[in-house]
Amino acid sequence: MEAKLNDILAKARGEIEAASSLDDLEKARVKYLGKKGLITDLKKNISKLPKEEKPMAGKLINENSKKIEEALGQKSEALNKEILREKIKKEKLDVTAHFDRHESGHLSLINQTLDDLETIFQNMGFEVVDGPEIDTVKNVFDDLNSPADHPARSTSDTFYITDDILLRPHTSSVQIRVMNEGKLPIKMVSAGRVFRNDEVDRTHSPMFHQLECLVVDENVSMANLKATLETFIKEMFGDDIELRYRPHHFPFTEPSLEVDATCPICHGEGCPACGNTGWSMELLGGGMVHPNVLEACGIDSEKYTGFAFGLGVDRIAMVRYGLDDIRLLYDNDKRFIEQF
Ligand code: FA5
Repeated sequence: MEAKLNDILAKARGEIEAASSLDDLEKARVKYLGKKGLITDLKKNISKLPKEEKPMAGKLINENSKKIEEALGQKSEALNKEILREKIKKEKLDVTAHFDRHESGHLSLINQTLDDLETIFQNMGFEVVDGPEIDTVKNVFDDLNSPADHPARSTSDTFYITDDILLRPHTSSVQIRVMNEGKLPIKMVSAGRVFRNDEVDRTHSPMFHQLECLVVDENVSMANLKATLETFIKEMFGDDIELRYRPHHFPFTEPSLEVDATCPICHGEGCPACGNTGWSMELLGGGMVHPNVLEACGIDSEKYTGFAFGLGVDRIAMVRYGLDDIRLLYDNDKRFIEQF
């Protein structure tokens, strides 16, 4: 019996060691320890042995059965480790491999300019207010002292949705909305898109951005307007840019002015982009709020005065980034965008 068991154990160990897969290992287990396995057979035959041999035979069979189980366990562990190693090898990431990478973008130059403008005005104590891009004729024209025969109201200048509702052609409509809230004093800015039936050229786009500024309080003067503009221009551009004030007419301000900046390309020297004048395009329009506008919003124009201006954000971006054509801001040309 002992010799037979030794022989079975040696063969079992050899087969287990030679197993190259979990399937092979299972076959070996069935052959030796399965229901009809060699060890199981021996166990079944114990009963046929003489009584005095039975205990020793049982002990030997159990010991060998355990040794085969141990060998199976060790081999199974080794095979599973090998399988895992192979799997990891196959799944290994090549971090140097080239993929079509998603390039990260950045805010458009207009949005960067809008954010910075709002921050500058917030630091100067202005409240930032939102206004709708679609507004009423009353807010856009009537209460801004722009009578029915004003050319800006013409359908060739402005996009109407109904006779009374239109895409706002300027952010000045937000002035009316804020003044109608009835809270004084007012010190606000509001920026956003505006729409005009303008031909596209170097400095004009039919959709562009404005930032509106409105201050209403007692004793507000043109000096406050000038000081605000100059502080803002210095914050935005440093000392590089000079401003030029020109008298102008807006129905909603009196007196009114327009402001130009030195050319961003030649810095005032004179170049083809500015027609050798040294001055580039007009940046903003403004003035002292017309008493009729204050009164239309229920504000006592004897007690309160105000200044307002509306600046072209796209043109501020042009000056800031030295661009000679507004279309660059809208073309979405990666060769241009990547430069910023
Ligand atoms: C106005 O829109 C007035 N609402 C500004 C204002 C506000 C005056 C408050 C008084 C008091 P204007 O039409 O000039 O004004 O436009 C203001 C600025 O918007 C211009 O100076 C210019 O910088 C910019 N702008 C005007 N039209 C275009 C356009 N088509 N494309 C790009 N920028 C434009």
